[in-house]
Amino acid sequence: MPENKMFPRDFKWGTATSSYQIEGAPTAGGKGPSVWDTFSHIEGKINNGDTGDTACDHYHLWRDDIGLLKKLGVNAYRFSISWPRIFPTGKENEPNQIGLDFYSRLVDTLLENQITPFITLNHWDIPQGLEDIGGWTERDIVHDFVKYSYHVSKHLGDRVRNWITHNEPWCISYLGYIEGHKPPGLINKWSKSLATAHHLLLSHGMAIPEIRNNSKQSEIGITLNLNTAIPASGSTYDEDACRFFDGQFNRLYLNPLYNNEYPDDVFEYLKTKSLISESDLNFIKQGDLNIISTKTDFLGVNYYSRAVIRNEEIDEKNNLPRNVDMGPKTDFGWEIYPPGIYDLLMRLKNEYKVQNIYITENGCSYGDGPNSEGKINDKRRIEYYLSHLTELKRAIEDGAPCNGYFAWSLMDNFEWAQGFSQRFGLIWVDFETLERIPKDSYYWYKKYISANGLDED
Ligand code: GCO
Repeated sequence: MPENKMFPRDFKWGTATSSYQIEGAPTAGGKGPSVWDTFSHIEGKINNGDTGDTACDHYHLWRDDIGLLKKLGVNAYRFSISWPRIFPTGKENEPNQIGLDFYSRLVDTLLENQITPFITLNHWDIPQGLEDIGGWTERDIVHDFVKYSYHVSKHLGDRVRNWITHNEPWCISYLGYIEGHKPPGLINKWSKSLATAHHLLLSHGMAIPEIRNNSKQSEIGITLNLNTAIPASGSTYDEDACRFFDGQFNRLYLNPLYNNEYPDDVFEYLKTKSLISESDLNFIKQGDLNIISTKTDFLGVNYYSRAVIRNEEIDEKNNLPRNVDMGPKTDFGWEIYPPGIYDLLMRLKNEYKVQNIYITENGCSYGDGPNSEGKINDKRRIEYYLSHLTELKRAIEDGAPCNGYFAWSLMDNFEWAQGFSQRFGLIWVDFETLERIPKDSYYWYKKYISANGLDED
């Protein structure tokens, strides 16, 4: 078998999920409310009034789900821990043993099945008790996160070797404080948004030594959602807008983590637009950047699509016409652009010298459901995965240091503000009966990973 047509030996093949999206059982075992429990119950926030109260009921059906992972043949599984299962309000001194035990059983059963657990500590569902006192906008939360990381890694660190501190800080900071689609649902609060990003990054850096101490020989990283951005036309308006987009989306996180600096042009742009003042940046204290840029063992990358940026400040008629050919879209309306994963990985390698990358999420939403024979023919999902994996393979051949890939997602789940209307799973979930039915893409992925990505032709 030609070696170069496969993925590297020891490549991690997995799927990913997150606690609020699949677990349900919001009060079981002494769990406190998370910001998502609160937000999803506010009228008008979630499509169709859906909530994660039951979701996939993974809290009770987790053994079946591990069985499905086993049958799929993955050697890794990325899941997140619900912080308020461990610290119901965030402020307790001691962790909730019942919460720790739940994840401990999950970890043991994964390991019995030769599946390596990748744990995300914060996939957004922080204790509401912490949100009530300012959440990520307040520096105090950094210590709460470090305490939480300490206890989880102390309890699971003898068996878990792969740790992700945060998932997609941009979503928390931007969607929570600028667009308002995610908790706490605020709009255009730039100084809070930046403080949130900073405290997330700072807590990441501060948690690293705690986790490392509790979990010897572990790999610790952070997951960012990144993409390649291009201007919709060659107009200077679109080019400037694209530079700002790349700044606030990609560089605001990559530069402090890898270059020990914030991208000044992002702050300057916001000042010029009077969206922040100099004193709004006082949350950055001396020494913080050194902590944020603490060396990590890997970068987790979530890639879904590219961004084609059109300036919104001038009228369409005064701008140059768009000159980018757009690809087809998924049912979510996201453009399918497989070369973006290649471009992104090459940028991370060349510009940021990242040495170890896991694709911690990649996938697509399509609504295909069971046909009259109960089979789910989700051909478009298979095409999406194959085209992205082919580009990923090309990036690896060109030297991108990628060592694993996690399909988003194992099963259909609560897709945040979209509720259950967007289905990303390899497995269909009937949200009435909770029945799980593997889709055609599940069987395709199983075959693909068992051949370690060997091309069929
Ligand atoms: C995110 C999260 C996932 C999503 C997925 C599809 O990127 O928003 O990490 O929880 O469900 O990305 O939107």
